[in-house]
Amino acid sequence: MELLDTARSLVSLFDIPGADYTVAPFGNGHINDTFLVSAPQHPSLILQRISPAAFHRPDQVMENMLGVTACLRASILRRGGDPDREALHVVPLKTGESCTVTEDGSTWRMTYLIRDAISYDLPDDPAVFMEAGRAFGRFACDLSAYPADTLYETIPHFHDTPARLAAFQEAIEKDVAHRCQGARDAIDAYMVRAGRAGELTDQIDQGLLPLRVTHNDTKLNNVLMDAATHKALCVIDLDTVMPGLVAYDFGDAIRFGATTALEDEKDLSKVHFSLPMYTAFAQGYLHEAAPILEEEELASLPLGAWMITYECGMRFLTDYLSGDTYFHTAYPEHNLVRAMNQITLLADMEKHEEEMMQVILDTCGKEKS
Ligand code: ADP
Ligand code: GN1
Ligand code: MG
Repeated sequence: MELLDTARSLVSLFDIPGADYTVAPFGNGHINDTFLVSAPQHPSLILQRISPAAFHRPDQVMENMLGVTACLRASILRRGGDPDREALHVVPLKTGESCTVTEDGSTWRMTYLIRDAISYDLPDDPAVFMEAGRAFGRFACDLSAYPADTLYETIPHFHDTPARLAAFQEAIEKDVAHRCQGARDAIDAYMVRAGRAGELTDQIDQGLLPLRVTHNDTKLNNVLMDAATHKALCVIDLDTVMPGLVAYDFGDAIRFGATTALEDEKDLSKVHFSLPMYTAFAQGYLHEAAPILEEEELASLPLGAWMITYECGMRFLTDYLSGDTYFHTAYPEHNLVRAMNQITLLADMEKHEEEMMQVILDTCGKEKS
């Protein structure tokens, strides 16, 4: 059965009023299959198939999500916010369960649609990106008391860059899709930087950087903004909330938003690191999160941007060499284009490493004074 037909057949299992819902593909995430479920007079909903390629224990994804959303709702209420607009809310099945498993073994869940909200694939204004920074900074604070060791690792070694490098090297050796030859330049550009892959994980091993509850997938389109005010509303896509480094969350947001082009722009002459966007995000993030962060964590933020750009580009290239089994793609070279785009961004970022650190120091100085 087509995924859309499966989605339609599942709606009546959930504990929602009314009938006659229409179901349509929605959003542009790379991982889950997402559908908008709507009917006149009723709140709209989001129905998702949790990606079986990415998440091998969707039951654990749901358990994390229920714990984390409950904590977020409580924190939002405490600071006088509206938890129905500012946090995801899982809709249970009529049986009371949080998700349903279909015959083919895939897991589906429903959340309420966050109404009157928009998301961006590229910030068109530093103010928008500063808002995203505030949202992820608040997210870190809202979950700062959540016990990280009670969370399941939904994707083991998700931001373990040396492990990602090992997977990349294995994909090159196996060359299952016979694509290595055509991707030689990209492979070389990633391999030449392999010596830096352990710079963050080494600091974890030495006890220099603490593991916190982090989001781990802080793309700009995983923050919804209020359509009227353009203020950040809700952090979504909680599947990878796990113990991690704040450098990962800061870094992934920078990778995706502090650039002059989309992640899959083919014309590499358009791809540049944007220091103004970086500064805007850093200011928003630190305005919220600086009070809870240690000196070493603050100093690790620019390296986080380098590391996650390197790692994500390498993951795209690994998927390309493996025959595109993980990320959604729209055409055969899509993952290679993304990998070339990310290494171009990284090379430009490398020219700005000192300025990136200075922005953190200047912003922290202002936050503390
Ligand atoms: P993926 O892992 O595939 O990125 P997401 O959970 O981020 O999956 O969902 C994909 C897209 O669907 C999001 O980028 C967002 O546009 C939209 N979306 C998901 N959940 C909601 C929600 N509850 N309300 C509004 N939009 C949502
Ligand atoms: C995926 O799920 P989505 O589309 O928000 C991926 C991220 C990558 C990103 C690259 C679970 O994010 O790690 O950085 O694509 N999520 C997962 O665009 O692998
Ligand atoms: Mg997403």
